[in-house]
Amino acid sequence: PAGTVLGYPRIGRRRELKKAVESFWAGRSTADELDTTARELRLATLRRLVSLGLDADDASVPGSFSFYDQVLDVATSLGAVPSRFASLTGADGRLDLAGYFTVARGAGGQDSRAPLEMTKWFDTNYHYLVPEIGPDTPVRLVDDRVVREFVEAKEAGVVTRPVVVGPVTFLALSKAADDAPAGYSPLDRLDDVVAAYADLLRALAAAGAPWVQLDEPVLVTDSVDVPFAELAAAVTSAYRTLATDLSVGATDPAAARPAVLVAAPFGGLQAAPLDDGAARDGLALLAGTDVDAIAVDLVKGAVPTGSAPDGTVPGLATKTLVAGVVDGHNVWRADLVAKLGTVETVRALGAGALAVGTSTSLLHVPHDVEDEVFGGAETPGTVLDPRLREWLAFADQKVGEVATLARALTAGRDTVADALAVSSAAVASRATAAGVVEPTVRERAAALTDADFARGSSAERAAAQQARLNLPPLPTTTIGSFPQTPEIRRARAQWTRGTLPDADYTTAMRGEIARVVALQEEIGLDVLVHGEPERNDMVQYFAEHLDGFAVTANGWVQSYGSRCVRPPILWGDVTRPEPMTVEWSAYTASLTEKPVKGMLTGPVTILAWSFVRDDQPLGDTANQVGLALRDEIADLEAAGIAIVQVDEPALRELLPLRRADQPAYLDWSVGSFRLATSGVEAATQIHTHLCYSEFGEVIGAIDGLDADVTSVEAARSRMEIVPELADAGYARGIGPGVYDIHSPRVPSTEEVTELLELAVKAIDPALVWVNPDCGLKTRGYDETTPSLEHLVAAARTVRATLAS
Ligand code: THG
Ligand code: ZN
Repeated sequence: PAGTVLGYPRIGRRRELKKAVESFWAGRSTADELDTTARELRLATLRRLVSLGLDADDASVPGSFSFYDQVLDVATSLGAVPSRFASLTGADGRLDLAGYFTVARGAGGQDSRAPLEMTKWFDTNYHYLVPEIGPDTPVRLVDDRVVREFVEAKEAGVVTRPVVVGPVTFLALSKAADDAPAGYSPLDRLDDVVAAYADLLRALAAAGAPWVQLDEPVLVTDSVDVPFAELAAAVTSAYRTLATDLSVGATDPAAARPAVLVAAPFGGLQAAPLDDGAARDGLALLAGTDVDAIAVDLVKGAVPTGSAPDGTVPGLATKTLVAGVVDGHNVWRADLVAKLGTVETVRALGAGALAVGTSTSLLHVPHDVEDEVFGGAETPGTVLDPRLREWLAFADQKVGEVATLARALTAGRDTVADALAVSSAAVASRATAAGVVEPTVRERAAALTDADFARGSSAERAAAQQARLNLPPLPTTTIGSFPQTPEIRRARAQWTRGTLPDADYTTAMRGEIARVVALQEEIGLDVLVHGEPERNDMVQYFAEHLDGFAVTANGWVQSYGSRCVRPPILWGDVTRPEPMTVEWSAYTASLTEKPVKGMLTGPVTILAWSFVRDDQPLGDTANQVGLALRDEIADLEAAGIAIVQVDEPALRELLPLRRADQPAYLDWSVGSFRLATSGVEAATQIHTHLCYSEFGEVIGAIDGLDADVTSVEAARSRMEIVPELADAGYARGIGPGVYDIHSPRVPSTEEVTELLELAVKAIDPALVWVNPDCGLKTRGYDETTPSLEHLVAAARTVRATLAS
């Protein structure tokens, strides 16, 4: 194929899959009904991709459907699920749909089973399920879903290219099963896994599949536990079996396979010295195998260099190189002329054939810019500025871009002259449009000095804050959000739609705040919050209140399973037209004598969960958001708010995949947080909250943030982070989460007491705060109220032991 995309969103233009899956979970529909909806969605996607310009008969169209997650799909297709799910599988080792979802989500009640753990997929906001692999985990091809979907498409007239996570990435991202011996690595099962993939490839060949795509993004990162030399050995071994030993179109059907495309999205292929001492990079490594095509990411990764004296890559002459020039991970319309230039540079590598592709799967962008026009909007009134729409390309527009570039490549630039001209005009319009550069913002940023990023000594601050707040030892608080009741959701939705007047909306929200304040006082918490009833997604909320951001009506992107987010689009210089949270916080403070925490989201998280402009360094954009937040914090302080929390749950998420790039990232990310928070008096207490993190990697950064108090997720790891912080000399406030809010279970007072005792043993008790792991917005009051009562009781118990 001359043009292809590495994958396409599967949640549906109107989140049809989400709705169908959730209805199945709720028992409102059957597995057959869910299957039917999924099949209709898949067929609609095929028709769409062909109508957008991908070839119907040469495997240009990816087959990238999943009911929940592509890593889970490999695990369940191989029957490689932990033994706690064994009783759910049939005699053939296969899981039915209900069983598949149980592995993903766990089961409660009597039949309680913990789900697979979930973690971030490379540097995206998508989360995959982490397979657990041990010496005894079954590994055998038990489910031919991929083959069935290929046949389904073929019968509908489209020859697809099935997309599967590759064997090396699958194992490198797996964790060792709990009962595996010490030092065990899931990669020890490579031969078994590859044998199962070989069975899959044979089955695909038998069904007539000309191509298969195996995704090996692990080859672009050096931040996984497996060193590159080991990954390289695994790649060589796996693709010797899958490409060399099986061969394309072999006369012996048992040895036949589809052509293999290996894709390496999310960055440049890494390079490292191998055992033989030769410095070899991932591209040379793949070129040295018998795979048929390699897809490289030329958006995040630089154009590779060839190692042969003539600048070519040895081995590449017999392969197709898919130049991933169209950004699959951001929403800006491509500069097609520039992209053609990049494709031309890649010619020098000496590939046998060149094709054009996206840098990553399109899973990470919304479906269609055309859904953001009046009439297409689910929420009338939220219509994207037509000027902005011109600058954007969501998944469908990107497919069009790929088709245009492919045509330029095969039929000549002249044949697409109009499309190239339109692209150049859009790029030019964006570069000079009002709002993209705001001189006042630039001047303010240029005038910043080191003093704007620093507060006074933390010990002096702690004394001033204690004098003002007069808190007991082990102060109790929550992370910020309280359960979102159906009534609040309804009021917010009606107000957004314009059917609830402003005054009634304010009354409803104030009523909810008053209720939450009364509840917190009754429970006996020391530092109160307003509960955030006015916010849906926190990043969306701030984007709606800042200039330089746009929000979408239908721009949903899958975050995990059936859960989606609508990332805002940060397109221009950021300013704050008016205070965003002050009225809610001031109202809350008026209701109570206890200190009230103002609640904000930090610059790094706002960037991480938005689509950000690509025309300036991220650090510059982060500082603009930091300045807007600095002004908000100043207004909160002026309104008498003594504590302000600035959450950075995504600090770890944007950490670059290459270690060499990490210090520079930590520098600007920490800097933007300090810029936001350093304008306050010593007596104003700054809190932050981090979650979804492997904190070990950012421990230095936690201290660098210079927040007075940091709350972190800690219950599931039994406070592991606290001794680590103590060892690192950490001497600020720390609120290790004492119960896991991701589970509906109510922790007992004894359990919470035990965790709290672990914490006060590991670090100076004067530093310890008591709070849940995370916000409570996804929980109900029947769980939240008793859990918080137990939290307060535990804090009182441990306070008493400290006093004696
Ligand atoms: N906001 C954003 N990104 C995130 C999170 C967030 N990424 C990491 C983590 N939190 C992902 N977790 C979730 C949890 C719940 C939902 C989405 C991501 C969720 N979404 C609603 C749904 O799919 O039904 C829609 C929410 C809405 O109306 O906006 O429940 O907190 N940006
Ligand atoms: Zn959290």
